[in-house]
Amino acid sequence: MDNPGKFYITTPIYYVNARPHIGHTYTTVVCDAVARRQRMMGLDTWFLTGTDEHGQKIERSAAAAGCSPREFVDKIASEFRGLWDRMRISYDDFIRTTEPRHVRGVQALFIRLQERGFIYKGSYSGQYCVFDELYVDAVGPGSPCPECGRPTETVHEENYFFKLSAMEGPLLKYYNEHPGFIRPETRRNEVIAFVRSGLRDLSVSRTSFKWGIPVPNDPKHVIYVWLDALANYMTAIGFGSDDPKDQEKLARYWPADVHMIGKEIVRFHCVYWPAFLLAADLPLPKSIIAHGWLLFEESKMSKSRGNIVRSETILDTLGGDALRYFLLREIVFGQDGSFSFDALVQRFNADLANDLGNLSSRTLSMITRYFQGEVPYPSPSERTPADEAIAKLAEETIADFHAQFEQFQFSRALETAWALVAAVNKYIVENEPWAVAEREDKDSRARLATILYTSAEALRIVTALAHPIIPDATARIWTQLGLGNISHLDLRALAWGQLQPGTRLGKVEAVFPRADKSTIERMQQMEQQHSAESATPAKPEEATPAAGSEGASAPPGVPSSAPVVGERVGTSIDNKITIDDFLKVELRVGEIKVAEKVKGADKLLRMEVDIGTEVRQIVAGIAKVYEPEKLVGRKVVIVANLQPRKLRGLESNGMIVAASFGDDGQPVLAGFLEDVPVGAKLK
Ligand code: ME8
Repeated sequence: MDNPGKFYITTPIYYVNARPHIGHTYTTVVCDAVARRQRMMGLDTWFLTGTDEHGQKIERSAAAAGCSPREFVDKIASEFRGLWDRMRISYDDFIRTTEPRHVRGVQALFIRLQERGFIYKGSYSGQYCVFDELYVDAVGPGSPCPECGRPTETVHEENYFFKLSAMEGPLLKYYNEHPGFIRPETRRNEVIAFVRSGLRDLSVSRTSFKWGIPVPNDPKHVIYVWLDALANYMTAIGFGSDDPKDQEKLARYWPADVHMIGKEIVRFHCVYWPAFLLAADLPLPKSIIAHGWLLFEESKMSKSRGNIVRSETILDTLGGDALRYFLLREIVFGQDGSFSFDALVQRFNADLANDLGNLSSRTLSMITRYFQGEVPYPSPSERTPADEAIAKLAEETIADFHAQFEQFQFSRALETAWALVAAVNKYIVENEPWAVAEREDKDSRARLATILYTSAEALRIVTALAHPIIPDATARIWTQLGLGNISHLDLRALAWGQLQPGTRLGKVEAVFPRADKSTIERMQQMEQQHSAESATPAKPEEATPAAGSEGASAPPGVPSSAPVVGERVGTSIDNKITIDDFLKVELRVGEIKVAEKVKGADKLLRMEVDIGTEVRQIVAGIAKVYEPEKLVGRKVVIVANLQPRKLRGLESNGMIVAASFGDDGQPVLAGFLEDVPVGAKLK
């Protein structure tokens, strides 16, 4: 039976084929804020995160990096863990799918499903997307994956199958009876429509690679990565172990209260995972909450798109609280939201350095100056409607903040809390405590005490509410308020008037550093420098994930990038070009609309290419390798600012980028693994 006093929350376990970026940080910070608050609300909280380390994608990334899968996963997993430790993420456990406790648990789940008749042996022949680790309905080798557009691979395998088709009815019934199971509503509707459209049995083993968990009693097969990965939520708390301590833990925390995920992995969590659990007769998690994507430069931030921002850059400049506050305040939870360094610094300056920072420093320094660092006694006789209004607003803020946070409306909750900050700052300006302090009569002294008590009490309340989101700064303000260790605070009891007059303040210091334009430039330079360094090919012994990135794990023959052929763009003495030189070349995504052979020239094709702003005629020597009809609709990379030239009397207005290899310079067109809009710039 579920234990109502507990709260178990999980992040996805992140793939170790790429280093962490602020997209991963987003989910982790959301879960951390929720977990911290639940602890402060007195719940027995368990917060799990970890890494997903098996599968062909990772096997290939390791091979590309020239090291063993084990070495590879150890390195990247430790980077994830190191980052969370540096950010003081309050996870209770970090699961790695290569750990024995997980392997044992996954095998136990597999056996349980087999014993209950939900797994059978069959054979599969069809297309597989290595990137998504997904069998797809696509025809023929190389045809694109309907999920991500990358070319699929043909597999013919004897496999174990899970009877997903049998779970259609039970799943629909479950969704119907548990309306809060999938959130938000839009995702729930998508999932229901997907299941209603019919489910086919799911292949849950592979024989074509080795880097995975062997099927019990049939080690030629490894268990499908998603069955392996999803099980982490239970294996981490003891599923599959005979140890009574593990069994107790499992009973204490399972079912999970929240699986927090990004919206791209909804199907795995909301269809496959509950189907496995229903089939195994195990309790289902209480809710799966899918958030939107963090966008950077207008598309989803991801390693394969090459548009990532690392958390470390922000930690090194503005600190962890700045990043946490930005992510929760700026992004409307559930929707996609954009990251930019400008917006980060603007938010930081406005809300943290100015609003909260000012409230804290002026309130605490005036108490230090006028009351020798002791919280003054508010005088009942000197209470005005302005003081009452702040007290009332603070009480309302507590109630609204809780309600909004519980609905995962983090940005609204913070907006609510910061409305109190703004009101108190205005109250201070209007009540001019510095002017009241000039007057030496008794009433003025009592009035000054009331103003500063009111300000300090409101500061205490905002600090308590904001603690799960900006733990460092709030812990420091708490100490400056003379209240000791903030993590001992019981948030359920938070109410106006609990600040004890006479409390001795701690040492008053500024909590947030100031940021300006140079901070933005510094962060941008740090990111540029880092991407330049990780673009340098790694030696096997110093394998970097750049070498093992999603791009590098593309199937053979699929170009993820290619050099511009034949164009020299200015060199320096050491034969290197500057970034400015490079930026002179205008590279754009184009889509081939028309392609035909050029009469009398067996190497040339004439094409009409849409580059977003116009359709260009381009003539290229690729006819030996590419059939014109197969090129129509293909996205290519165009050098858009090349001077026009004539080839066989036809004007060529730009150049198509291709790799060129072999003695005869065989061309291979550069392309993209993801869908990109026509006209997008490359840089
Ligand atoms: O999918 N915006 O791992 P993964 C918001 N191993 N969130 C983002 C993001 C972005 N731009 N980029 C990443 C996997 N995330 C599987 C999960 S779970 C049993 C297995 C976050 O490394 C978001 O939570 O690709 C997303 O769902 C997750 O990272 C994907 O991480």
